[in-house]
Formats: sequence, structure tokens, C-alpha cells
Amino acid sequence: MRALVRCCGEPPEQSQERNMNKSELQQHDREHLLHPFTDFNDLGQQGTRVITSAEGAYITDIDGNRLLDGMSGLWCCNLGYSRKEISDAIYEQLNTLPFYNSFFQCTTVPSIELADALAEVTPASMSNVFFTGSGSEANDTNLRLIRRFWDLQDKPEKRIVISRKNGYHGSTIAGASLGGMSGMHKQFQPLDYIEHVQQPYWFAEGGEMSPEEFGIQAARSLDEKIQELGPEKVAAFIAEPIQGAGGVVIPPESYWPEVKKVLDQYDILLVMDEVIFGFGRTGEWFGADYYGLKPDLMTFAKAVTNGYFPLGGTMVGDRVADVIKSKGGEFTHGYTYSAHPAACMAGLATINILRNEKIIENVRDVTGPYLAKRWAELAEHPIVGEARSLGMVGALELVKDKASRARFDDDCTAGGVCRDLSIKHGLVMRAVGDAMVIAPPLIITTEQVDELVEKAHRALDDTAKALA
Ligand code: PXG
Repeated sequence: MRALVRCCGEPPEQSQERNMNKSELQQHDREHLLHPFTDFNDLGQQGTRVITSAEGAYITDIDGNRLLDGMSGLWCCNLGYSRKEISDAIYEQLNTLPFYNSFFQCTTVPSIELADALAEVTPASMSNVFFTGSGSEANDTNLRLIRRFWDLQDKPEKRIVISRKNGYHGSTIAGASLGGMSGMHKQFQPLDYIEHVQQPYWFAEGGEMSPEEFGIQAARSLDEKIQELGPEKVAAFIAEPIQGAGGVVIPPESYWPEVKKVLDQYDILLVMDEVIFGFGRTGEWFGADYYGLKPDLMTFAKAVTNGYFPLGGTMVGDRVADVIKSKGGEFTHGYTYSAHPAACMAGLATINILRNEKIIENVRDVTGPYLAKRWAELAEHPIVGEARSLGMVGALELVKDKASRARFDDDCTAGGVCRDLSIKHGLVMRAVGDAMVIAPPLIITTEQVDELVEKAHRALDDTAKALA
């Protein structure tokens, strides 16, 4: 297959349409494109996989290989790839009002309609939204809102934000500072008013404790940190309901209720980062709904437009909104693309489909329980130490020894081996160290769940052979 592209690197008047074959594309990619989270040298040697089309829950590469997309793109195409209603909505908006800003007392119809729709589908205590272009930007916005909220209440000493080790909150300086990824922290200077506490990752860190005991202990580590810092200095706690990029870390049942108690005790804001779990992934609209939480701020992005157009934002809970709206004074923050009209139309079309077709209810009642049943069978595999899932996410912990949970090696290279073998068998899984994670589109059928589990099983068999 050849792809029609413009030949780059030439002055515009000389540039021409040129048919590049796969190796030419890979060569141009190597020469001109710096990919996110990539070892550029290594990529240069291996070459990229060129994805050329997609349909339903499947993607197709330039060699014509069709793969079941177990990762919904990058945790975002919850409705899969064939929803013309969304692309039509974007196209029509681009032909009506392709851009206008929401600064200087201006607004657009799509942005108002999407704000209304979001107020309806998010938890009852949230009725305001601040739009951004991405999840990272939205977490920057959260830091600005948190400070504004406490300043307006004459509590300027409340400055510190607590986050968790191995949490992910984006890749801007604020997002990466909030995140607890040690590899990222080594490559920039994190903000000095962010502190990190223990994550509720029982399989990796729970030792001999029961999951419930460990959940309480992880929540107590937050309490201890607050006491160490001084509760009067702590402004907010930010966390994903379930860690996504950290390896689909589903907290023990005891964790969230205990965290909530701690935050209430010290009057600390709760920020839930729903960039991955928002819009149905747990089988409820938001992770906060699943865990019965009422956050003060709630980050979203990705699936709000089904990944079809960049859009993020933060839902502002009534407690925070009442203060920042009633006290007046300019909030000196915003982005050119805050409330981009075409992005908002994509968001509206996505929410309409989720609602009208009862997609989330189907995950909760039918496909989620089916995935849970089939995924759990993989725990029997000799190299799987744990198979966990919830709604439409899952993780497999690869181990050399089930009883001790020992990994194959200290560098966790088994995950990369299993990911490549999985792709060979026609399934996209993501490796987070030695945890294999999936987040398939919410529209996946029970037959496709069977296909996913069978392909994952074959990948595990081959991984076991490769590592023997
Ligand atoms: N918060 C959470 C919880 C996320 O998962 C962001 C914020 C940042 O969103 P933007 O739109 O700025 O990327 C994310 C993004 C991975 C992976 O490999 C995960 C994300 C992004 C890229 C890769 O799992 N999550």
C-alpha cells in the first residue's frame, strides 16, 4: 500500500504530492518527526508502524494488517472509529464558524450547549466547566483554580497540592509535576509545592497485607503527609479514580472511603483526574460516580470528543464555583482554544451517542461483566500473577513466579516482549512495565471480547516460550 503525502523539506512552490511507500514514510518520519515518550535513537533503528485506517474497534496498518484495538487509540476512542455523526458535526461547524474565541465577553453556541450537556452528565454537584485543549492543560487550570479559591477565602497559606507516586496527570510542567512518574521527574525541574504519597497498588506493593488492609494503609499515608506538612498548608489532593498510565491500578475497596474521610477532616479539596475514566470506562459516566465521590474539580479530555478533536477541561464543583464567581475579580487564565467551537460540536455529538445508544449502561450490565469473566480466566496462565479488570479496562501482571510475584527481570522487559507478540497476533495491548493493560472501545461486542481474550492468551503463550 502506498500513501499520498506532500513531499516535505522543499520550499512551498516546489512541493508536490508524492506517493511514498512504507520505507520512505519511515525514513521521513525518522528524519523529521520527534515522537512523544520515545527513544529517538532506538525508533530510528526500528522504524515506526504506520497506521492508515480504522473501522469500528479495529485499526489497519500500511501492510494491510488488521488489529483489534485493545487501547481505544490512546484511551480515547471509546466509541471506536466509525462514528460519522462526530466527524460530520466537526465538518459542519468548521464550515459555519470554524473559530471564535471565548475571551472578552464572547461566546459561541456549541460551547454553551456543551457546557449544558456536561453539567447534566457529570456528578450533581458540578455545574460549571472551564475548557482547555488537553488534559495536561486542564490540570494547569486546576492549579490556577485551587490557588484562586483559597486566596479569595483569605487562606493564602493553603498552597501545597498532594498527588500520588506513579500517578499520571499530563506532560506540561504542571502536569508532569503533579504526576508521580520518577522517570519524567529526572528530565525537568518539578514545581516545589507538589508532594507525592503512596499509591494503592496492592499487587506491586501490598506484600503480605490483604488488599483491604493495604488500601487503608495507602490512605493513611495521605493523612501522615498532611500532618507532616501542616493541614493549614495543604490546598488539594489530586488523583485518578483508577491509575491508567500507571498500569490500571484498581484501588482496594477500602481506599477511597478512607481518603474521603481524611480530606473532609482537614478541609482539603479533592481533584479527580478523569481523563481516562471519564465518559463511561467504568460502566458509570465518571469514576467519581463509580466510587460515590463528589470531587471539587474534575479533569477530563480524550473521550469527551471520542478522540476525534483535541478538547479538555475541568468541571468546577459548586463549592469552588460559588467562590470564584461571587467574589469577582478577573481570573487571569485561559487558552486560545478554550471552547473551540468545532471541538465542542465533537463533544456534543459524542455525548449524544453515549446517551441515545445507552453505551455506558451496556458496559455496566453486559460487556463489562462479560469482560470480567473472560479476563479472569487469564489468571490461570502460568506467567500471569494477577488478572484484574473493571468496566472496560483490564491488566495482567506478568510474573516468573506466581507465589512470590517475582518478575522476569529487574528492568521489566517481559511487558515489551508480550506487547510485540500481541501485535503479531492482531491485538493492540499496552505494556506498563510488566503489566499488560487493555482499554478497548466501549462498543466492543461480547464476540470481540472473546477474540481479545483468545489473542491475549496466544500472546501470553508465546511470551512464556520466548522467556523460557
Ligand atoms: N491526566 C490523565 C489521568 C491522563 O491519563 C492526562 C492527564 C494528560 O492528557 P493530555 O490530553 O494532555 O495527554 C492523561 C493522558 C499512556 C498515555 O501511555 C496516557 C496518557 C497520555 C499519553 C499516553 O498510557 N494520558
